[in-house]
Amino acid sequence: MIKDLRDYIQLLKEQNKIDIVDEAAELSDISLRMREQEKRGKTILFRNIPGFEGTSMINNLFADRSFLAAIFGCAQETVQELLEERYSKRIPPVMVKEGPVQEKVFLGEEIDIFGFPFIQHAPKDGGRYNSAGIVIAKDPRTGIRNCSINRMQLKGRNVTGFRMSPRQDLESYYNAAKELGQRLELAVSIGNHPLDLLAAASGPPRDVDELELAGAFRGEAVELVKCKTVDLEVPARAELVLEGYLDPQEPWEPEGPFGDFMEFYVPVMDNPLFHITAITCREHPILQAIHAGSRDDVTLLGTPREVEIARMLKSMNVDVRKISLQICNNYLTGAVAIHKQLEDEPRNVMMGAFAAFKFLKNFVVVDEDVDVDNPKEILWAMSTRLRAEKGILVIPNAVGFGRDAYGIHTAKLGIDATAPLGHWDEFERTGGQNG
Ligand SMILES: Cc1cc2nc3c(=O)[nH]c(=O)nc-3n(C[C@H](O)[C@H](O)[C@H](O)COP(=O)(O)O)c2cc1C
Ligand SMILES: [Mn+2]
Repeated sequence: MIKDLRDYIQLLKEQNKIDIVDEAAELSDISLRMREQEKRGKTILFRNIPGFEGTSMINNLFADRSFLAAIFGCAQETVQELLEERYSKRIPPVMVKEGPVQEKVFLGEEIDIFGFPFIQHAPKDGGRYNSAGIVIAKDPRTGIRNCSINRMQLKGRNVTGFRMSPRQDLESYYNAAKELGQRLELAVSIGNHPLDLLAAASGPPRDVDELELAGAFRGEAVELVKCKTVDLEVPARAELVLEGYLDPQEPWEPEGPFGDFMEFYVPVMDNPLFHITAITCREHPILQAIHAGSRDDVTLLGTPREVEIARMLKSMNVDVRKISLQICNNYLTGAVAIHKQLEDEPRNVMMGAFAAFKFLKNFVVVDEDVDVDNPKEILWAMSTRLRAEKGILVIPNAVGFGRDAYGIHTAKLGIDATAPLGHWDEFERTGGQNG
């Protein structure tokens, strides 16, 4: 198993899944080149960014599902099942005395986040952003660790904007710190093992440390080192760490706009400030950027939620064949293929999926002969097997995606596009155009 981002790059090289750019690439050109690379379905590493000598920038770590298969050395079709199996086998991280992520340490006046090649991602963004950091924090009441990914807008040498949404665990830590009159310390790890990113994007119960989940996905404990200026630990083999804090007593400040995963711009919003107390990094660190709404982004967002929904449905004795939350480059719409055992089972399936992942908005249930990764196949199943007056479920007034000025995300739509039970012979496919 790979141990860090550098091992992953080596693996991608061996499998011809990465392009390495050694010619000079201006910081302002990188976003557009990343977009082109996304169409090619390969990772890209920029090693020569004028003004940022010695630091590289990598993008498109998960160009598609096959990149996860490469990490596990398994067939693409078995990744979902493998992750499901590993999900429950959590492995706590272990402490080590030292790690490459602290080869260099910047404190006080030496701190300058602008000195690292964080990019502007979309033309109308409010500025340069860190988009791929794992934010590590501890619950001020219980000490339980949390990991998430949060965008951070560069605002000063040692200060960034910090987008924290009201539906994520981290916000409950922030509110607890506020009540206790404390700061909330954070460590932001950049240039991570790809499976640590997957763990940070997962949604386990609030009292689960996502680094234990990272251990489960890796099949071995994540090694941690103690931070220099905050009472937290970070992956020893990450590339760069920003140590610092949010101050809940401090007023929020405008952050944005930012081209977000729904592929439109989030307007300027008030958000907390992140104050940086130390930057530590490897010699010649490799930073990472993620384009919101890219395949890279949806693989990261969708894969853990597919696994969590599969676990829920299997606990209900549903015969799940495959789930996809990656049909349209965001994880708000999905589909599941099942082997239906009871005529009305698809309704329970929808309710289970909506319960397992609260942002899920539209969910289609199809039979096992339908490819849930292919939107045309899903429309085919709706055309041939959906009876709308029976097969549509609308659940109003439920919790959905949070940034929702017009109430677009508060209703759930379930669609049953399965054939009537017991009449399979009449619905068997001919292997024609779609089959
Ligand atoms: C690339 C990327 C960027 C993200 N940016 C944000 C963000 O800025 N704010 C946010 O609340 N969630 C963001 N998320 C989603 C959270 O990281 C995700 O919901 C996570 O599971 C929340 O963890 P928590 O509930 O344990 O705090 C992002 C996810 C990805 C993959
Ligand atoms: Mn969490």
